[in-house]
Amino acid sequence: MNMTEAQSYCREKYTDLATIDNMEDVNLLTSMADLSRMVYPTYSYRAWIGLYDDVNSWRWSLSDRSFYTQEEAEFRNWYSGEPDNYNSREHCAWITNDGQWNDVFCDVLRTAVCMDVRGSNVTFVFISKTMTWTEAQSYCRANHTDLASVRNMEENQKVTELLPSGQSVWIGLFRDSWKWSDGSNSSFRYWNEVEPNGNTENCVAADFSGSGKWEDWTCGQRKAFICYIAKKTKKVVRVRLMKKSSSLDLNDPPVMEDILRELKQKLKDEGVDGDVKLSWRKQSDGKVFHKEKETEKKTTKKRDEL
Ligand SMILES: [Ca+2]
Ligand SMILES: [Ca+2]
Repeated sequence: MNMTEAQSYCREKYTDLATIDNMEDVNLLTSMADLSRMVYPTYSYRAWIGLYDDVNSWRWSLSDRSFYTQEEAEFRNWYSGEPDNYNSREHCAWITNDGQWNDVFCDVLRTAVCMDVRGSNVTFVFISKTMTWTEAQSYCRANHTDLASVRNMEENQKVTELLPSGQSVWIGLFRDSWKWSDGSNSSFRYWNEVEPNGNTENCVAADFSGSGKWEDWTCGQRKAFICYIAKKTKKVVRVRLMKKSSSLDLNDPPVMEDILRELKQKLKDEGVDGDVKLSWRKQSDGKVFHKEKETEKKTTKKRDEL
């Protein structure tokens, strides 16, 4: 199956695509691998694991949702052909003085644009010190509100006017990189030589022709795959949210991720430790959240009281 199909299959029949935590897991899988069932027209003996590059997770350093309308949070002014995730390692964005954006390697040293937010008043400030994106973020948070969020063409113009000619300058846009399908935060990596290396190779397969080392591949390729079954306790909890802002779409993936992050923090604050993984359960219509009808509300209330 391709990676998305494999992921759905594993989630339906088992727990998820496999997360590989350590060399013990690698060795176990290598010993289990049946090469005769992994023969493809090209590049045989590879099987999908749960690691993938989350290329759609672009968001602003200033995460306060009330600062953006839906449209503003998604405003982008990429150069054509960008973001291209060159060499599979571009997770931060800069703006050039022609006003266009590029995704780039976060550890290069560049100047930055911070912003001061006072109520609805936003002032952009050019910082001539060169820093990595993360350093620039810390700098802006310490001395201003945050790295610059650019919410529309007008703000893009304001930022551009501050830039010395020919300079590429950090803005607050960044994304996550490799993630496990099951939400695990395992940092174990077992890349094959020169991997990961593909601009559009966002999914990961283990290569069992060798020692089970990993390679990034385009997600649409059909390969064998590895699922796992969690032997941990699993709880399904129904979450009811009172919608504060009418512009907030609860089924918007970044919104759902924000809520999960907050819930996880809350659990931590309340002393729940260990490896807690939270994920949303989709209903049969593919949506997570549903508007409650008045009658449902009453029933839920009654049940809560009971
Ligand atoms: Ca790029
Ligand atoms: Ca590759």
